[in-house]
Amino acid sequence: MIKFYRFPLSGHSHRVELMLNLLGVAYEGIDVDLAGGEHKKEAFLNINPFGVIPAIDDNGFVLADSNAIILYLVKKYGDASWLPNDAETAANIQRWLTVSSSEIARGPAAARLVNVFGAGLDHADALKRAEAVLTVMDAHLGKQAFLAADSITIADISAYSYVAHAPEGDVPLNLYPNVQAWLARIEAQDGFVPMPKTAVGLAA
Ligand SMILES: N[C@@H](CCC(=O)N[C@@H](CS)C(=O)NCC(=O)O)C(=O)O
Repeated sequence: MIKFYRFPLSGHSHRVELMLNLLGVAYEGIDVDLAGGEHKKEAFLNINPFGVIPAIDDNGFVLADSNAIILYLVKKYGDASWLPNDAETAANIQRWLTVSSSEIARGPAAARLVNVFGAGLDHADALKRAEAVLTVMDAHLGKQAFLAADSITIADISAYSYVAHAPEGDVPLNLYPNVQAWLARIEAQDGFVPMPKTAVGLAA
């Protein structure tokens, strides 16, 4: 069975947990004690030398990085609809995986890190970046049901968690109705599992 090293309030972990559940793949969740620094100790560094969660161990195949993990999971356990192979869709998926690791990470995810974990980041800057990326996403999702294609792909799973939890960073989602409709389309998928909400920020 897949061993899944995670932290319950991490959006990077949640995108992996969501993918595992949407695919119906069995796994053993192993909570890593980030507050206690477990991720920087030798046992975990042997799993991911970068010392961050999430990571998986699938029968001896050890892999870190949330986007790499969801790509692996659909290739190994999913059907081709999660990662279509044609040049345009594959490139669009990569484009949105990058948005997830850059604009979304530095925008809504960073704003939430400040509120939920007291991270020493610039909250005002994160709010500005969140507004910029959500404005682009809202316009895009007004024309297309999902980020990279007309049907759901790993790009949507990668972007979902930190956008859905943006209100915890004081980022309002009601200004972005197409983004809200997209979140609801993901939440309606069979097997969807939410990330636990924290009591900080705006009412979602
Ligand atoms: N590129 C990595 C980023 C993962 C990441 O930033 N993990 C955070 C939790 S959300 C972490 O482990 N932080 C602990 C630390 O940086 O010390 C991924 O996509 O998996």
